[in-house]
Amino acid sequence: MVGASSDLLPHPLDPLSSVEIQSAIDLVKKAHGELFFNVVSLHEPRKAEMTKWLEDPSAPRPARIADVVVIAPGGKVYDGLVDLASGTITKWELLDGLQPIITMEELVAVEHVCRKDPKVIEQCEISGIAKEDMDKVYCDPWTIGYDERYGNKTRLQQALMYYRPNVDDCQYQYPLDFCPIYDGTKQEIIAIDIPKVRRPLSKTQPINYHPAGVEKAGGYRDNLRPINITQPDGVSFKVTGREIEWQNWKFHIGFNYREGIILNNITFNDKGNVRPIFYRLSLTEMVVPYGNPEHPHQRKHAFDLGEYGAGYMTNSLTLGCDCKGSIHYLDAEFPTRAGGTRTIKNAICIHEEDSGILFKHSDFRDDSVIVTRARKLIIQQIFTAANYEYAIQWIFHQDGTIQPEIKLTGILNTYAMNPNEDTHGWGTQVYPGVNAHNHQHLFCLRIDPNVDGPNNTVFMADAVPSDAPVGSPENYYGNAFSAKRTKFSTVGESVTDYNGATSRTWDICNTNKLHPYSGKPASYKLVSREVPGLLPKEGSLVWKRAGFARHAIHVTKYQDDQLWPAGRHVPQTSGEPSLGLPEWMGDGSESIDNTDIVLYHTFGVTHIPAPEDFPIMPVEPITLLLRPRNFFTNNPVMDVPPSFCSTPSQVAANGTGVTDATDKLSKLAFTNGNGCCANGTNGTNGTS
Ligand code: ABN
Ligand code: CU
Repeated sequence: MVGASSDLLPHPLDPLSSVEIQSAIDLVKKAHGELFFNVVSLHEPRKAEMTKWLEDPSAPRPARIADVVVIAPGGKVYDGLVDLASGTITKWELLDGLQPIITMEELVAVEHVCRKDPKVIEQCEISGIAKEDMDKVYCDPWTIGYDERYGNKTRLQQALMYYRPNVDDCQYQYPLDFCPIYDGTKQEIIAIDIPKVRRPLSKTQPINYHPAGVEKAGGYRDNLRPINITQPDGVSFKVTGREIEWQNWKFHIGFNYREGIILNNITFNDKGNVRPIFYRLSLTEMVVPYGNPEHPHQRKHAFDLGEYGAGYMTNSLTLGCDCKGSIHYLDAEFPTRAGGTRTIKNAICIHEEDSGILFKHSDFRDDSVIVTRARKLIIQQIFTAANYEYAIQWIFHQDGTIQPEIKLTGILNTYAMNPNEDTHGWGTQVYPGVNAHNHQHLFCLRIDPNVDGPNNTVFMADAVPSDAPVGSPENYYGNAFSAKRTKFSTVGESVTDYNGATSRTWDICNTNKLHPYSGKPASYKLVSREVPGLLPKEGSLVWKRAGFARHAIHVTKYQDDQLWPAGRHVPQTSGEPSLGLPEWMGDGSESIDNTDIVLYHTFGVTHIPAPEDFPIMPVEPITLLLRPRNFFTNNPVMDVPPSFCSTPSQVAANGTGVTDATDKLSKLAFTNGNGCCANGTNGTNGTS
């Protein structure tokens, strides 16, 4: 049961409104004076309290608490909690050697300082840029990651430098070879990393993806006719506050500065029985390690969520291009560094799409047929992590499947190269003078399951041939194979990797609930097939900092506040000790059998760049599935009306009584059937 959502009060999992953010800021300012506000975000209700309220709306409503991180003048960092109802600061803690997330405002500041810094100007001149042209010098100001020369007491950024001769040119075509280091507290450049081999500014012709560049290169193709999505009777989902209902699904859509979209209390109405499936789903961390070992590129491994925030970097989406059709948007609200608030309009888009065929069968004996079409519900955000774009889609299907999908696009991170320079295989020359280093995009999905209740168990499933040899009585013909299930009883046992050879999947089960037919536990199966191992070696900086990326699966026992597997504050962690997941796993002996658990899944791609990725990358999708198995009694979508159905008896009766709900907008592509119209055009006006 989902708790009552009052019109006046926010749902306990709703993100803080701008009014709530401002009131937390005002309380903190009153108590502690002028500060830089780094985070003011919902401190999520304790699960036990939240569950009680969800089960019984007359139970105490979880309090609205703001999680606050500030930086005091001089660079001291404080973690705080503010109880919004009572207006009290319930926690205020000085942190030592921890740097909180880098905000957009901190990012933007670095470029201005670089342009004025005499040491940077000198390096630009060495690269071949006149000092009058410093307004054409740009930087992507990454957090420094970790650099043993500086540690983590000072807040540092590394400026990846570029030259852009014309404001409309591609930002990443003219990389510069040196890397200034910026001290955020002093707001100055404290050092510059200069490579032994210098790489002067490349003089190649600009290549650009903007209209002027495309026109210059021959212009746009003119053979595309419009494709429009129409929903003449409106959408089939209902939104109340931030709770959505669609095709038996019901869930709450949250959003924070860091993970972006968070889905909570996901239930499925199974013929009147509202069954819980997941308590919380989110993309919770990612790391993008780069593979060039030459100093200082070892520092290039971005934790885009923990260091910059998928929420803070999220795009304001545009109707008709980021999302097509009938769209419902949700905004996002954040603090500003100075203690105000800002709104990102249309941060989340929600819409339905046709999803091809849901099921079909035709009988070869008699031409009877049933075809039922599927649709899907998409909850989407897109964030820009400097050069890259990540479109995060949470796709819900009618058959109980949830499909997280990430679309990678944007621009490669690039570095300067000399003509005929050997890349040593660590990168690819994607355009003359442009070296795009090898890298991985490793995402961590946090799954807090609730499959028919909070007590769940994870099994690994491998399809394996029988051990019995050919000719043996058990496997005389040698064809026997089955699914081998390995139960994870302890945290240590759960640490596993992908195996494509055995079609490995992981089942999140409720072992207390066996299926009446199969005798197997009700479960949700994680099907994920793009699961590269972490390529930086054991003991490397990335390996130490990104404990979650060492293996595909880690399962822990649930604990409040264990949300972010590379640690709560990620910039400048040394990895000694490894924060987050490795700490939570302890010695691995904790039981995860039939209890409240959380599964962390790391998946992604290894990207060896190619010229086709430049100057802007066509989308590369990565997808995975959470599928009901032994969960429903049988196919749960047989009640979706078919588009067309003729049974054998209807065929025999010359088609009387067939169901024909085919849409009357679909039509033949070509009037004369041969791919070309009488008038030589491609038949868009033809009717059948
Ligand atoms: N991809 C690293 C990054 C993200 C945002 C801003 C700067 C750098
Ligand atoms: Cu990539």
